[in-house]
Amino acid sequence: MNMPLTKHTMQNTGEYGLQEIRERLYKSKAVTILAGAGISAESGVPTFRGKDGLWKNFRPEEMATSEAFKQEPRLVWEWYDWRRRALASLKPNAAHLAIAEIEKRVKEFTLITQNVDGLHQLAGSKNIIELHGNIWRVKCLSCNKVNANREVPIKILPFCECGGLLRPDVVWFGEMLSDNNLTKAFVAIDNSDFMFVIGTSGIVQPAASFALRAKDEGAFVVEINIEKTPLSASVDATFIGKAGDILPQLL
Ligand code: BV8
Ligand code: ZN
Repeated sequence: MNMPLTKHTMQNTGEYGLQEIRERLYKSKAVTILAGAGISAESGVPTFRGKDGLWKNFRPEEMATSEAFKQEPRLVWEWYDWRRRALASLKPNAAHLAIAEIEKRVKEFTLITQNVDGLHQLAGSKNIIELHGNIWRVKCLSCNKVNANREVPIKILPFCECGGLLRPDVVWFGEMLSDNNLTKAFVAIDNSDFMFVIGTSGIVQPAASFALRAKDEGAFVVEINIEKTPLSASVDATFIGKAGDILPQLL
């Protein structure tokens, strides 16, 4: 990695302007993006911890768990069905589209998303790692078969043709992420010399440690968020603003 490690981390001191970021981005050997719920906010998807966030009305840490599903499968499916119905009419926003465009313009690109809404695919992104799964897929508790399912509303409770109960194919709190996805994410992070961390509060593990890992591997890491996060202290540059405003300026 011949990218000079920056001595100091900057808190949006404006040391690196967008021009410098643009130059570094397009000169880079391999780019990795870690996306969080903030990317979909401008499409109207409620974030987890924002003021109108999902955490307000529900406690996802209690609802998005296999214990909750075991106890109250109907209630958990009602929550996911409500989220799917809200999502069904939403479109990718300028941030999703800019990410899809950047992928076409750089040598190597990997998008690691924590989002389960499938909007990156709709925007045309190709090389995507869905770290936390996808709300438009279901998994059978009996035969483990995974299928796409876009029924809106979905019949509650949904069953597999084998008779097994279906669950959303997302990673719940307390569940391990798929080895395959984690390995692919680590390979991408370790191989990249430029990383964007966009629209994530940097709370949920293990994704929250990816920026640090990239820094340790010598990458230049840029955060885009509407506010500072726990990651801001350890990245090379933080741009405070909406992803949908900032990313298109990099094209
Ligand atoms: C794991 C899918 C090993 C489901 C999600 C105690 C018991 C058990 C586990 C733990 C525990 N303590 C800690 C843990 C580990 C836990 C964890 O990290 N908990 C946190 C809450 C502390 N992690 C796990 O359990 C993970 N598995 O660790 O396995 C293990 C096993 C057993 C025991 C221990 C460890 C699994 C985590 C995956 C959970 N599933 N989603 C579903 O969606 O229903 S996580 C969920 O949060 C979403 O995927 C979301 O993407 C993700 C992260 O949130 P963010 O994306 O950051 O979104 P957030 O709302 O927080 O922030 C939005 C950001 O955008 C904000 O910063 C905001 O400022 C910014 N923003 C807003 N608008 C804009 C913007 N930025 C730019 N532009 C804008 N317009
Ligand atoms: Zn089945």
